[in-house]
Amino acid sequence: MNELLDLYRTMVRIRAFEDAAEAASQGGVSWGGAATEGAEVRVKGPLHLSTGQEAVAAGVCAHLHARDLLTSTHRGHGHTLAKGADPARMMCELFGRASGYNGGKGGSMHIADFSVGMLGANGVVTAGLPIAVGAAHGLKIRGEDAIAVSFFGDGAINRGPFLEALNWAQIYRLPVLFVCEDNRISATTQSAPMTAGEQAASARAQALGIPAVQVDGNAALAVSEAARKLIEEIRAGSGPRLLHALTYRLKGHVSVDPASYRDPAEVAQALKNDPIVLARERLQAQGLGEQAAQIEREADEEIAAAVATASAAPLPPPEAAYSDVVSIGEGAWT
Ligand SMILES: Cc1ncc(C[n+]2csc(CCOP(=O)(O)OP(=O)(O)O)c2C)c(N)n1
Repeated sequence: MNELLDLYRTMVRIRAFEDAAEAASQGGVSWGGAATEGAEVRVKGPLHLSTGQEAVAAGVCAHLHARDLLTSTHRGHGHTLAKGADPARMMCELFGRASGYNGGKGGSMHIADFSVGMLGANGVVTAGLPIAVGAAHGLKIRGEDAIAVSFFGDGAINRGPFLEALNWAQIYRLPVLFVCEDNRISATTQSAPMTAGEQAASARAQALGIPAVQVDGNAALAVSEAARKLIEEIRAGSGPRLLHALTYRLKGHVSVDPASYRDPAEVAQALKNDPIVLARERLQAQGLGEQAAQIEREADEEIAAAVATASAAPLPPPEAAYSDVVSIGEGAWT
């Protein structure tokens, strides 16, 4: 099987999911919180989409098994799909249905699927790193033949848990791959003016003795090749590694953000550098255009079926609001 076709399948499935989720949230709650009149709203509230960053998720997860563990970010749909989660259950969660991954009560930023090693998306920036390091430490203590991977954005490297997580992982030589998805922006702010040092994600890892590799995050095969090598080293007992993938987020911070803070020329250039467009051109040049088209049709059908499933699925009963609720420290206050 052609490796690029496999990566293309993952990327196209993610894009189809993000496009469908975005469409289903149109007419949802605006960033200011006001409900917009009009379109049918099936996903309430804004979504963080990973459109344009698919090659990183595909290239890294291509080398993971179900037993390997993964943590993600607020922008987690792509990683979760690439790790093997079920798009229909994910869509049910976005639609707030009882059959969603969190019973319809968690939404986009809380999707987890332990059966495929996906420990969860996470709305708290940088929170996935220490969780992955803890998971990796658990794997090491139990002598399990698996690794942990943590995706995070370039904005995350300016928070303390980044340093704590990398330091702990290096001290104990833990089997963990840190993957910085560097889309050059943190929510709505350019990252460069608030980040000290050049190539900061890699440089900071190297300062702790953790080997780091920088890669074009829009070139699926390049990401895959770099990830394959780093993951092999980690499986062989090397300790942690960091992959610094340079990419671009084609959408705003959230689905209702028009991203008017961005230079239109930059966006136009980024659209030409869309990882799916690049992979498609390459497949075409290899005479694999028909196979690529077939993959696109299958992805569209799969995601359309996920939307249909979610649309038809029942909402949770009102009393479900009282289940899965943990009362922390109740005794301390009474
Ligand atoms: C601890 C914490 N601080 C602030 C926020 C608000 N916030 C949400 S996303 C974001 C920027 C994250 O930037 P980056 O990691 O580069 O990811 P991107 O959104 O650019 O993909 C911020 C500051 C948060 N969710 N958690």
